[in-house]
Amino acid sequence: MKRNLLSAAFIVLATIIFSCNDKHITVSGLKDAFAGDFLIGTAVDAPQILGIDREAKPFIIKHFNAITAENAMKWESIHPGPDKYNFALADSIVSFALANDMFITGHTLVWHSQTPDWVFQDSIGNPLTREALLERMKNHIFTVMGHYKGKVQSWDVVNEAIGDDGQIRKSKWYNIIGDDYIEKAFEFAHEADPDAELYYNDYNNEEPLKRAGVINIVRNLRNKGLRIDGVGIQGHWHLDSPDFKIVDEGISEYAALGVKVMITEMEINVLPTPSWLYGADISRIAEYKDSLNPYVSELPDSVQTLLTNRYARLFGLLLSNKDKVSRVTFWGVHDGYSWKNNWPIPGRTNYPLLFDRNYQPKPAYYAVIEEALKLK
Ligand code: 9MR
Repeated sequence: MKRNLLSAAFIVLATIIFSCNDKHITVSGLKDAFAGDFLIGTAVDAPQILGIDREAKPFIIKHFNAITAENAMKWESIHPGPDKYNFALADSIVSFALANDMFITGHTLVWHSQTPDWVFQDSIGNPLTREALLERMKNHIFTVMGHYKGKVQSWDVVNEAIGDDGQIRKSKWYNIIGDDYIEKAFEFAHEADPDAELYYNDYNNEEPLKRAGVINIVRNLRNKGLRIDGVGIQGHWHLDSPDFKIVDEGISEYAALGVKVMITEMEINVLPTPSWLYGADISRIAEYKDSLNPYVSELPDSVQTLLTNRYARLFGLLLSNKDKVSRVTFWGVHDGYSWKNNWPIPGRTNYPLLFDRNYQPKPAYYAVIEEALKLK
């Protein structure tokens, strides 16, 4: 199909008209281009939601119809002390999303990371017993999900429980409770809000070994009659990895289990990064070197082109799986907000998203929209 970009003035708030043979399609934002395919989401945090960045809200409303709190619903943020819950920022995110008709995913209930040490200890610092930790997990899930019942439609119930070797991660949850901790988390979550969709979320879980571990989790939950609605593939990806054939296989294998598949935290890193730091194991970091931060003032055209082509291919693949993929969420609103500026090497200038630091769409933005419109 021949496509011509009719609009020349691509300012971000403008409506863009694409011409596809005899059809003229008006696209005022990302979410429009993918309407009928899958939801398009973003992660948000305080700067966007508390109005510190005044451009953020209208921009998010224009481009996204799904939202995830980047940090505000993690245990350490929302439940910082045994009797202390802090819902303020998460409440603001949920109100904003509801007012603008966005699909909300609560992120995340049970994770080994960003969970304070006290969660696993009694009042004098001794490790909790299995029963006491289950009780604490249940209270947390009931309190947080209860607070958002009828508002937050879906939850990442368990995050990152499988290692790259496909084996269950030996986290404090696992060590204290045992290997049924995942079942318990899903059981409590379903009791807390029977209407909420419940997901398992991980990184690198498109890769065959890890994928096998996640498939075991889904099968086991299903065998035990427990609810699980979806698997999130986080999608912390790179210019040279993963091979999209693997992503394609992963999507198909998860979908064959009868669950929704979502890309939940997507970005494409463009900076030189040792491959042992691929993924999202935030306990690993490397030291800053100028040679690892080569594009401080701008992204060279050659790398911009690589990014554009990779995004186009990726969205081509996701669109070919649109019967299986229910949502694609970017991990950040624009390049300036991406966690990839500070991980795995702090203080770099990265360009992993579709919008630049001034909210301007990058060539990759037009490329993914064109992929969507090819099929319209
Ligand atoms: O993007 C998040 C960053 O701001 C936080 O510092 C970090 C630690 O909580 O978590 C980042 O988000 C992670 C997500 O919650 C789970 N998957 C990996 C993401 C990147 O680390």
